[in-house]
Amino acid sequence: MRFDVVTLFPEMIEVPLRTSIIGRAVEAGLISLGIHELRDHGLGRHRSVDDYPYGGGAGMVMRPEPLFAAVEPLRAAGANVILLDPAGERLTDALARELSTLPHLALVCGRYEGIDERIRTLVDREVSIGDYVVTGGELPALVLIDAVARLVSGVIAEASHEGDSFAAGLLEHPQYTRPEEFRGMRVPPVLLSGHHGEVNAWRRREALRRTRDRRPDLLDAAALTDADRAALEEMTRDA
Ligand code: 4HQ
Repeated sequence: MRFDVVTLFPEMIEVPLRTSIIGRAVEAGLISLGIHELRDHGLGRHRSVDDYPYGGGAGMVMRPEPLFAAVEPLRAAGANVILLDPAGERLTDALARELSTLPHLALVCGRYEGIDERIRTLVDREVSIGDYVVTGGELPALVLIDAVARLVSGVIAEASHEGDSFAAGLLEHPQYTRPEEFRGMRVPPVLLSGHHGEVNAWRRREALRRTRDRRPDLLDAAALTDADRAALEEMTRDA
């Protein structure tokens, strides 16, 4: 899979993507990356990429010409073009999985207070990482790339994302490693029992409990079995 990123701050993109799991996937050729500095397409002697808003008001607006110049060749090369923007559709596990089936994404990172509205005609879709405001599209682009790239075959063990909390529609169950006791806190005995059936039943129950306690909205959409409903019923009676 290929990712191209159009940005005013290429170093914000470079360093995270050559680090850790994604860095290794790039080295291994599972993922390829292109980083495109928008300033290269800036206008005039100052290579300007922004200007004052028509109609007045605070803040600057990104001009369309540099963005069109940077993105059109990527579109011509077959990329699906995505603008990171708070007005976009929300990035979810389902959207990450859908995007991971595409061969080529180009991510457009904005800066300043906004973009010229005509830039939206240049993109296939707009994606938001959540209802808060960050100073530029670079961190959202990195979040999207990380969430999508880890689903590309070979980047991580397949089993690691089949069980992802959101894939199952539930939050993850609690996990423990050594030591068996830490500052008086013990690992639940069932996990030490070696009974795989009981371990799996406990994990499912604790995933249900955590989801009910922290994200009941997810529970409504999750595919629950009769056994799940019975377990939830029992928990509600007990505590
Ligand atoms: N932005 N999800 C880029 C965001 C954002 C988000 C605000 C987009 C600033 C320049 N992007 N502009 N949330 O907060 O994607």
